[in-house]
Amino acid sequence: MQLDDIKISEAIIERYMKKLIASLDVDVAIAGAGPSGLTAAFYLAKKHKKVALFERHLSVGGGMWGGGMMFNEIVVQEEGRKILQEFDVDTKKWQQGYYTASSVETVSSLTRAAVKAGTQIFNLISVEDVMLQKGRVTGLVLNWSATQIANLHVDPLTIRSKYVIEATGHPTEVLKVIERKSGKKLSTPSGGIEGERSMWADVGEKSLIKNTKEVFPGVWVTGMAANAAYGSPRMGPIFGGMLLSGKYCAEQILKQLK
Ligand code: 48F
Repeated sequence: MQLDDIKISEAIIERYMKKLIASLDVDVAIAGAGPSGLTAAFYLAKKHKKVALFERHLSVGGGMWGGGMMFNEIVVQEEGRKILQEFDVDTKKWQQGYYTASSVETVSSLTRAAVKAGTQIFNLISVEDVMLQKGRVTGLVLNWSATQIANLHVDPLTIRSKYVIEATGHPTEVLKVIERKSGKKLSTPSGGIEGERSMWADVGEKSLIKNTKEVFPGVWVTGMAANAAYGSPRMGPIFGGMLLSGKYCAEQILKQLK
């Protein structure tokens, strides 16, 4: 068979548009495909929820690829290891309570599981705003990351979702826009983003579940964004908390969707 260049273009355009149109109205829209966003996506999609995940960069995985300071190994504690085992990631005991895994294997396994469970992942798309109606966030406002990088004046498109997950990590981009534009308070002590504190792995990891909350009507926060929202420490290259927070976030949303 002779390959037709135009058919290759047509196949890509048609398939992509189908995916995008199917994601215009979803149960859960996730901003950020780091470890917490990918984990939340997997547990939601596994329960047959319609999930769309938007990632600014070309690659998913957020800050996980680089392990610690580009040494591509991650550390997890016992609870985190149990989740990695669910994703069939090989872990090695280093010392009592400390396990290591390849960051590359971990990102690729989380991603594969999320996709196989039914998550639609859209890379190269940035969340630039939210749809906010009657005091509740009802969707995400999206644009090509390239338009932001080139600083082009191009209007975005909007998708509807029953819940939004803020999983943009340290910068808490979704919460920043809500804080700036909604005129309403977040469910944090000050009503605004408290800001992350300096490194303290033990407290940072232990704070994550209590900080994984519905931070604004319709918006759950997970991962490093949760610690930044509620003023808890960062934890560096230990990743169990990200996985536990993503899973917990999915479980809470599943209860609310019932
Ligand atoms: O930063 P990131 O990995 O967040 P996380 O899931 O995990 C944090 C850890 O990697 C690490 C840590 C402890 O282990 O402190 O930093 O909380 O992933 C966040 C993803 O969100 C994307 C960003 O490119 C990254 O892949 N992102 C950020 N802002 C936007 C976005 C946006 N406005 N729209 C779309 N994606």
